[in-house]
Amino acid sequence: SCSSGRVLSIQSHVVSGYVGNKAAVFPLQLLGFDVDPINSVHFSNHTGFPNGFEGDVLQGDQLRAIMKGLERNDLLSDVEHLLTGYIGSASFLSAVLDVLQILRNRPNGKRLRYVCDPVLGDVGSGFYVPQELVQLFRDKVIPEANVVTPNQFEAEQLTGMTLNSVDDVKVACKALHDIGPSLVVITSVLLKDDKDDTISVYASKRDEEKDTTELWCIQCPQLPGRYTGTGDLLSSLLLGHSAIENNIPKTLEVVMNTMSAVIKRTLELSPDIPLDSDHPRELRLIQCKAIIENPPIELKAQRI
Ligand code: PLP
Ligand code: PXL
Repeated sequence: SCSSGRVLSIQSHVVSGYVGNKAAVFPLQLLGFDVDPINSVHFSNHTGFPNGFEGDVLQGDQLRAIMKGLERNDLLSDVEHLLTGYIGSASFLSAVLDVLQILRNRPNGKRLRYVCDPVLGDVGSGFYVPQELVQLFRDKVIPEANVVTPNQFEAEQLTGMTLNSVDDVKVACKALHDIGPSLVVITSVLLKDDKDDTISVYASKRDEEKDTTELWCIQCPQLPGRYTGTGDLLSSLLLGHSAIENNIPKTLEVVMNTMSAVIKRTLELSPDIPLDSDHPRELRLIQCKAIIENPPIELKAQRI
């Protein structure tokens, strides 16, 4: 399919491996998007390695300087999408708010679609950013977003709720819509009564004009092993596919079937890492080029 519009993607860069922009840029390019990556960090590898990592963190003022250069040379006029992921500090998140303001204040700036992955932490590990980011995301950043992609932990932190049932998911989606975004996708949900070999992803779309909301769910078999970059891949695919076609169940299906097939292929291609290793597998994105371009549709979304 032919999509258009440039994506400004503010995420991590790692020299080795596939998280942040390394997980987001290639898939978006395969889907037909021009991508302008801003690297919020420049690290040797992701932060989960047993021997640590080396590299630099971009400061808020350096992000503002990059934007100044882009503005001065009129390089922002065809940016139609903003994608943000892991942001490690309140000061950098404040600079991202300045980026948003610059993009929104352009002549066609109201049309910008902002896909915000509000990275805070995970159910297993708790917070991996300073806790003060919760308030900043809730009060300043998410109100500006068109699409938000929290995982279960992040949805719970942002709404102050615990998600135990599908009704709780509905209430949380409503609370997140009320903050701003018309599309809310809660990734990797495991509710009390769910089978623990399945993760669910929920997509809730609010139509402001008709004052209606539709909620869809897709259930994905939980594959063995641990992976990094999955959240970053998911938000990039969601940005791409939701821009290509305005159809929630189809978007959810194509995104989650891509995720599932990429993880399956990654597992097949790295058989020597023990399944119970703490050390997560890097997604084999390059080897998954054909999957990303044409994913097999096996998992189906259901309306709830
Ligand atoms: N399986 C599928 C189909 C997924 O989409 C994901 C993550 O999005 C995973 C497994 C990985 O789950 P986790 O983030 O719990 O490692
Ligand atoms: O996938 C999230 C992520 C982003 N950026 C950096 C990371 C990770 C996960 O480990 O280390 C630098």
